[in-house]
Amino acid sequence: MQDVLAANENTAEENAKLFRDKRVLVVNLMASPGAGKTSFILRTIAALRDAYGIAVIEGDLASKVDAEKIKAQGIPSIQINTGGGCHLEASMIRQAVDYLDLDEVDLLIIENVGNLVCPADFTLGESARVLILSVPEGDDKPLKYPFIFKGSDILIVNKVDMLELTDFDMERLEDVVLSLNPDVKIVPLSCRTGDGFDEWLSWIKERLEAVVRPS
Ligand SMILES: Nc1nc2c(ncn2[C@@H]2O[C@H](COP(=O)(O)OP(=O)(O)OP(=O)(O)O)[C@@H](O)[C@H]2O)c(=O)[nH]1
Ligand SMILES: [Mg+2]
Ligand SMILES: [Zn+2]
Repeated sequence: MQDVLAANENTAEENAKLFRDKRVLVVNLMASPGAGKTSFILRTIAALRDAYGIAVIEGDLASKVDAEKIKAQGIPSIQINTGGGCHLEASMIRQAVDYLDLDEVDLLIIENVGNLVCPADFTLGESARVLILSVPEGDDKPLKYPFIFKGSDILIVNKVDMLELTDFDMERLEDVVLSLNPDVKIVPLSCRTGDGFDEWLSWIKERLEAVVRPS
């Protein structure tokens, strides 16, 4: 396992160098199945597509469903099928980027396989690790899956439109997450209503500007 992780780190470092050279900001988007990753990507595309070149890599065990949703918006999208594998690896990203024209891309979003466990161990060469937790999953998930919460740069708490239907306690969640990862930014929002989305957009735009137009 250590050898596998070390080999992955090497390839991830090569990917990161390629992305730096091409001035591409790369988001590794992680979450459980159904937390709202694709919905989040679609809303992000709608908000940023006039200002930035965007491309998406979709990771799933099977099907092209998510890549087709992105392509329907006229955004380049590559589907990786892991054939049962429960996470993406750096070598898969290395192969997928051959199908993209990175000179036209400012923001590359990678939708990882729905899983809160091993995506935490396999870096891909990303600039930012974005984790989504959705309200119906419950506020105790950071206690059970601490590693992925520790390793993320920003936590999106999606589906806040469902708060009244659940016993999800936002303060309890924030306390646990910040005790695991004091530097993480927490952004509650709804991909359905758009509430809270502007805070995510300013976070990502600040990082995009630093890559696309460095001072
Ligand atoms: N109420 C509500 N539903 C949402 C929200 N965001 C996403 N959904 C719904 O949640 C379901 C799953 O959303 P997806 O965007 O497909 O989630 P995903 O994480 O990409 O799912 P997988 O790729 O299958 O792991 C869909 O029915 C969405 O419409 C939200 O903010 N509020
Ligand atoms: Mg999806
Ligand atoms: Zn896995």
